[in-house]
Amino acid sequence: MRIVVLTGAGISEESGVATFRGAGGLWEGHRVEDVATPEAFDLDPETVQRFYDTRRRAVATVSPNAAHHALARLERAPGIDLLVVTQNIDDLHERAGTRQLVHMHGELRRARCLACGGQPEWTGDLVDRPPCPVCGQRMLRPDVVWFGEMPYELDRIEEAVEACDMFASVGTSGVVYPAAGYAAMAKAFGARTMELNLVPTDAPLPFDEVREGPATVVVPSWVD
Ligand code: BJW
Repeated sequence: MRIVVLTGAGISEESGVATFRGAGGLWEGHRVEDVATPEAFDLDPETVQRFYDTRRRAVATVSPNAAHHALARLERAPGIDLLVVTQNIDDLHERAGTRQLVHMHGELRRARCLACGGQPEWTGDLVDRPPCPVCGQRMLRPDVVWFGEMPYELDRIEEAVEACDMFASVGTSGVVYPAAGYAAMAKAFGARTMELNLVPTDAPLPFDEVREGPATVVVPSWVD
């Protein structure tokens, strides 16, 4: 059985990583446009670098939870061909053991060089303008996808979504495209579609089934 699981910030919430929207959200104190666009970075790179440096440090102190582990188990189950497509820039899926994984909005643990295009692994801060290990220029930014930029590996994702037998959306508000369109795409191609979310998204729903609850409860109970 071919399965695609799309994950969002909600899957990492119980690990202690803030979600973006809603009460207590990561962006409650920041306007999205202040930190998550290339224009904001051009205007005030230091604020944006600090924002991501803070998140990179925070993610290093947290661990994958039962939902990440359940998806890693699902990948290893006989007869299952699973692709996890995450919008998250943390590395909790891979730390739980998931191997078939796409980070469509990039990764905190990589930087991207605006001079040479290199994408070096990165664990430290970027605010102090360290040199790129590939070309030596001080032009590194976080390797994440901001509004107006093209998400990663879209061809691979769309191929998997169109071919899957089941599509599950876990812990995402479904407001950011193109990810927000994948459930409807999967359904149009004949897949069974599910949403697993603490607070299910509003109608009209492209989902055949909705399981409401925290990811650490609903994901293991779906997988096992
Ligand atoms: C729990 C839980 C628990 C909580 N258990 N659940 C008009 C129409 C269509 C598109 C556009 C449009 N105008 C502009 C666009 C394009 C734009 C877009 O979508 N804008 C919308 C806002 C309208 N998109 C883009 O620009 C994208 N690029 C693009 O479109 O390129 C062109 C293109 C053309 C053709 C084809 C394909 C592409 C790029 C989008 C980049 C998004 N980047 C960010 C930042 C990444 C770096 C970073 O992390 O800082 O990605 S924005 C932010 O939102 C981040 C997230 O990945 C993304 C989604 O958020 P997510 O994960 O859903 O989090 P929340 O907080 O919103 O929701 C949390 C959910 O968890 C909630 O549902 C809770 O209930 C739940 N939850 N606790 C289970 N314990």
